[in-house]
Amino acid sequence: MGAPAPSSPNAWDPLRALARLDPEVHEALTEEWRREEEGLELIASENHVGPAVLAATGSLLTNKYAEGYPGARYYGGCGPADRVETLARDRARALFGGEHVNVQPHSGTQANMGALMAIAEPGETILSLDLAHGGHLSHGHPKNFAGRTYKIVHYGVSRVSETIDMAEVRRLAREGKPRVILAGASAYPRRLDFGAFAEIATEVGARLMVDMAHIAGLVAAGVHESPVPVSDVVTFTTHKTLRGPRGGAVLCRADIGKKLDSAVFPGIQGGPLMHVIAAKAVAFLEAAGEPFRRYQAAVVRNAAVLAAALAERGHRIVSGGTDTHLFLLDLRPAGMSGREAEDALGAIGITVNKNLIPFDERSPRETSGLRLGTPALTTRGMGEGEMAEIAGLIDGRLRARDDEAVRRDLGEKVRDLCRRFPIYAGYGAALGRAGKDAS
Ligand code: DSN
Repeated sequence: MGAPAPSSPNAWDPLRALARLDPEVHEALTEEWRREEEGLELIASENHVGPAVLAATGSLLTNKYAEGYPGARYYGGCGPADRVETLARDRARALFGGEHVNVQPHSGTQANMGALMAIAEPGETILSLDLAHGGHLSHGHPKNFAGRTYKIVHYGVSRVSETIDMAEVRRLAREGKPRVILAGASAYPRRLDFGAFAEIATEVGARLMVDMAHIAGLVAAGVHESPVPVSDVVTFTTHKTLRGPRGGAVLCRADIGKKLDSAVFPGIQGGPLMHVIAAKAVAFLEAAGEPFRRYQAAVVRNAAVLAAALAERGHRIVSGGTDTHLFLLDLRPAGMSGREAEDALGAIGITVNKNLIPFDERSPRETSGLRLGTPALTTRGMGEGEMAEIAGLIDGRLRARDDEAVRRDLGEKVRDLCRRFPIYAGYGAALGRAGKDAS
């Protein structure tokens, strides 16, 4: 007799069901498992979620339409959906503070779009960090909704310190009288002075919006100052340092809450992803615990150690170091582009992303820099010793990009290191069993 059908009351084996129905997707998933398991993930915006987050994300709440908000839905049968969304909202507020929260945005860009629609009218001025200096597309790139809807003025970093020039922010704010001052970045390694941003916003009568997507985990753990007490609106994603499912959320003052909710739904979204919202609730719960606080402290320590170890080997770190989970490597002294370095490191199982550095003369597709982050490495248990080892691997590869023997040797060393820090051993075994059973 064959194995019971996956949907029988006695057997629940979704991976086997997947392998049987769709061997190609099963194979791609197995490849991704191997890539994460056997490679070093240094993309600063990525992480490896825990099994509870994964279980909620892959749950049957994906079946449910729940347009509206808890207690006011447009569909029947929303009891469990109301329950998870209320849990997510309560936990987000408990974790970060904030008078009102919306956990429905499907992504960080959707969160920013909803937030901006709630606090600014089309045509009004937004003052935000230049993408080329570490900002984000949704903070006003001409091809993004923000750049097309609002008048965008950018501040940047100082050429000398490579840190945000608050005097320039103040000058531009006084000159441009923006409706919104937007603080937050996707490639900025230093602490953001939210108090100073708030002071400037108050002085010029602007609203302060903070996009804390990258540092949400650090903020939750208290290892970076929180923007919530001094901001009108705070947006974030749940999948970066926060280590939850892929998605966004917005916190705001109570008086903005109604406008925000209607901007998100029905303004820009339809049915919320209830399985993802359930996973957000799980992630907020995890983030409230002491192990998570220790994890975030280790993420920041690891980034500082990795940056210092690369600097010791002669590499230039933008702004001289980092206060957060990420830093930028300036490759100009090494005589290569970010694209070349990304490819070279990828070939030994180290995943990074090319990134513009301030005042970069190369294009965004080429770049003169790399962005490196430690959230994922730290999740798998790596510490300061491993950071020194990884600096050696990166340095060795960048110095001998054309040497095939070095590539093979370093690739083997990366795999050896990864084997000492398994992430999803059980998941990999289950994928393997499912594949075998199905073939
Ligand atoms: N794409 C994200 C990052 O890598 O920082 C931001 O949205």
